[in-house]
Amino acid sequence: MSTGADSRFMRLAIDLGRRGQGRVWPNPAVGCVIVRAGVIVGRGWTQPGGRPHAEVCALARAGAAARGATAYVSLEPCAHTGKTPPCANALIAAGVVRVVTAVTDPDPRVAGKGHAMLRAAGVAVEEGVEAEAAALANAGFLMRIRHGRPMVTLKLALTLDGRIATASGASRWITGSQARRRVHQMRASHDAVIVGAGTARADDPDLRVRDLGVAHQPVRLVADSRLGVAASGRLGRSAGAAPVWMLHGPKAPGGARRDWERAGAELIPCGLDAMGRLDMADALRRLGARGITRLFCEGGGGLAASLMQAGLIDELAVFSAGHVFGGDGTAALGALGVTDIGPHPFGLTGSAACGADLLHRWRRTGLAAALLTD
Ligand code: AOF
Ligand code: ZN
Repeated sequence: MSTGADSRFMRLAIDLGRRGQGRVWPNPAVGCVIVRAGVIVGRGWTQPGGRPHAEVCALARAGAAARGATAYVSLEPCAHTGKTPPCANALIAAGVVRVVTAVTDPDPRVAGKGHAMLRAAGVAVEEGVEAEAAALANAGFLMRIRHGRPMVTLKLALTLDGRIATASGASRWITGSQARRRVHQMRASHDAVIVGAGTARADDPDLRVRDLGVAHQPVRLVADSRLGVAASGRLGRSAGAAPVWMLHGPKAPGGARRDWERAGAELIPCGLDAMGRLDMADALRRLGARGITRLFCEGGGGLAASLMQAGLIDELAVFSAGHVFGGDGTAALGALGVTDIGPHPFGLTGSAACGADLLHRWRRTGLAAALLTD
C-alpha cells in the first residue's frame, strides 16, 4: 500500500530527476530518494551523459544508512549490465528493504525485470506511485522508447495579436530580456534545438545556450529541405564548437552538402511530405534513432505548422508581449487548413508573468496516457 508520504518522497525524486533534462540523452532523467525511519539519507539523479544512474548516486550518499531503508525511484531500476551493473542489484546489495517506483521502464532490457529482480530478493516493491507526473517529467525518454521520436516543445514569442514579425519582416525583439533568459534555460533542458530554414536565413541564429554558466550545449538543428542555408553563417562557423545537424531532403545539392560537411555539421537525409516539405514525422524518427529525447522548436511559422499539422507538438511555451502588429504582420504558424472546431488539442498547465511578458505553458491532451502505453 502506498501512503501520502510515499507520494511526497516520489515527487521529490521526480524533481531531482528533472535536473538531468537535456544532458542525459539517450538515457532517461531519473531521480532517487532514500529514506530511513522517515529521514532522507540519500538523494541522487542521473548524471550528465546518462551515467552513473540515479540509484547509484543516492546509495553512495546514503552509505550504510541504506540498510533497512526505502528507495523512491522515478523509473523502474535497471536490470541490465551495460557500462554499469544493474541498479536493482545495487539496491539489493545495499540492504534496501522497500522500493517505490513511479513508471515501468519500457526499455526492452528492463521492462519489468528490475521489479522482478527486487521481488525475487525479498524486497517489497510498490509500483505506479505518481505515475503521471513521472511520465511527464520523462516524456522525452518514454516517447523515444515507446513511439520512436523525441518529445517536442514549441516555443512561440508573440505579440498580443499572435504575430511574430511586422509587415516589413522585423521580428527582433518582441519579448524582453527576462523572457529571452528563460528561453536559454529552456534550451538547456532540451537535448536539441531546431529552427526552420526561413528562420535560419532571416535571423542567422547561433542557438547556443548563453550566460547561464552551463557547460553542455544542445544539438543545433535546421530543417532545410533544399539545404539552402549558407554554411558560412553563424551555425556553420560554430559547428566545430557545438554540434550542428542539418535535416535535408533528397534533392539537396551536392555543393551545399559538401559545404556543411566541411564546416563540421552532420547531414541527416529525410523524406518529404505530400506538400514537398520535409516530412517531420520521418525527421523526428531519425532524431529518435540517434538518441534525441527532448526537442525544442524555436520556429519559424512554416516548421511550426508542419509539426502542428503532423500532431507532433507535445508542449508549448507561449510568450506574449505587449506589442500589436495587426493582420499585415506574420502569423505565428503558417496555414493549417483548420475548418471545424473540435475538442481542445492542448490544455493549460501553467501561466506566469516573465518580466514584462506573460508565459503560458500548454500540453497536448492525452500526452501522459500516450507515454504510459505503446
Ligand atoms: C536506472 N536509473 O538513473 C537511469 C536508467 O546505457 P546504460 O547502461 O546506462 O543503460 C541505459 C538504460 O538504463 C536506459 O535505456 C534506461 O532503460 C535505464 N536508465 N535506469 O535505473 C537511471 N538513467
Ligand atoms: Zn540503473
